[in-house]
Amino acid sequence: MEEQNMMQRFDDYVADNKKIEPKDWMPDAYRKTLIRQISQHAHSEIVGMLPEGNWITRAPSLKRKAILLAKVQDEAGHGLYLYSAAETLGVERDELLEELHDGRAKYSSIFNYPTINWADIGAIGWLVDGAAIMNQVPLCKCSYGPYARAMVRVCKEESFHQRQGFQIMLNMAKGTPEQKQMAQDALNRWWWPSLMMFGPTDANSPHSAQSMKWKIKLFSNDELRQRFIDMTVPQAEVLGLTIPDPDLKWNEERGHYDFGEINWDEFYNVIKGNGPCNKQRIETRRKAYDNGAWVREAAVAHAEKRAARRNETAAA
Ligand code: FAQ
Repeated sequence: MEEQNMMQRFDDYVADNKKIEPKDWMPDAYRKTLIRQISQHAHSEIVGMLPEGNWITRAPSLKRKAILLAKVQDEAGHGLYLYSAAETLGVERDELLEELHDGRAKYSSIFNYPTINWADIGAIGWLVDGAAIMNQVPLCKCSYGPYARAMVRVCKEESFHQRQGFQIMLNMAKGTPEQKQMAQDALNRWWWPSLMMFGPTDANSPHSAQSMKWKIKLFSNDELRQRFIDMTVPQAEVLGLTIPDPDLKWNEERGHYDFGEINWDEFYNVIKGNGPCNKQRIETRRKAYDNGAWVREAAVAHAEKRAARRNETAAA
């Protein structure tokens, strides 16, 4: 009975658009869903550094190198806020990383595709950060306080990322015919995987109904995907590039673009670990974690030394 009352009060609280904070009572399943989503999100940010990191040493100018370096650092920062938000729910960052490294945890499907030329960096900023913003702006109003607050700064930074990506695409699309062709080729390769970022169709999304009830998700996967398409098509027109979907067409009656069938076999194959770069991404992450062990050990030793010194001073 007591549990039922707590549950009812929790549901009313969420329905009232109030924020749940770490020390508040929450249903176990709410906590678990948040840990799952926030940690997958954190993993996506740090794995997402890898495809772009590939181009830091090969950026076409010093200015572009500095911008890309700053962007990739921002993604690391997003990972840190998100791991911290997950830790407020009673998990340890090390546990979460272990799950990532041994393949138990998911991260966004999009980061399992290769970045084979500079235009891919433009396409990632324009499309991938564009999709990330579409999905994450509503999260600034989600029901869990630490997650919602972390999203505010993340979204501001993502919007800078999106603009720098669009700028790269614009420069290339207005450049030589070869550069325009590179931009078109990048759009051809990143378009469909970007649509997959929003997750399975609503009918095939096992978590959506409950997450929407709890206001962890405020819009459904299909709603956000449609908004992204509606926003991006006019941008492609400005670039003078063609979206690789022969079924893409404005539907006056719906007030939205109709679009072609997404290859869901490809999506499920990628999230099962069989995308073009899954193995390489995890291997690189594991290596980075192992190589960073001495930094973590040194930080702990330093903290212990400072604490001991503080205790000595307090005792004197
Ligand atoms: N990839 O029932 P649903 C970024 C999984 S950050 C992989 O619909 P849910 C920044 C899902 O986890 C990008 N797995 O699940 C950046 C679940 O698996 P599970 C990441 C996916 O959670 C830019 C199963 O399928 N953003 O890009 C994907 O209600 C540039 C069933 O799906 C976030 O994480 C996918 N695309 O909705 C960084 C935002 N989609 O756990 C660097 C927060 C679904 O049962 C460079 N997350 N799955 O084994 C969300 O909004 C949600 O978690 C969704 C999925 C919408 C991603």
